[in-house]
Amino acid sequence: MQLRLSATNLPNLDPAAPGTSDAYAKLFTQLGGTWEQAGVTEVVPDNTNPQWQPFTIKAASENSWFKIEVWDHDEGKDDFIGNVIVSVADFLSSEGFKTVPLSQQGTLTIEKV
Ligand SMILES: [Ca+2]
Ligand SMILES: [Ca+2]
Repeated sequence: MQLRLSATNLPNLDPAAPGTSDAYAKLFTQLGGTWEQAGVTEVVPDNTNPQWQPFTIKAASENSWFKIEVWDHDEGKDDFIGNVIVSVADFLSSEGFKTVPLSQQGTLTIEKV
């Protein structure tokens, strides 16, 4: 399955720098109670409305869940921007297109392509 992630209205976690957050996302799937990382996007520099390149994951069971974490890439320790958990069944029943609020600020869109 190929997925494309995008986000809007992310917070600026580089307030001291001339730009803004450098966001990337990690996607995990849950299998048997354990979260496994299934994909990671590239970093989109200085953009609080990033659209990432699609990536491929193994077909996810309808009984499982996606967890997406969004991070701001820094030279030292990356800053956590937010996360969200989406039911795979819910995602597939909405025709593989879902926009959800992130835990702190902004929205995340997950799209099957
Ligand atoms: Ca930062
Ligand atoms: Ca930056």
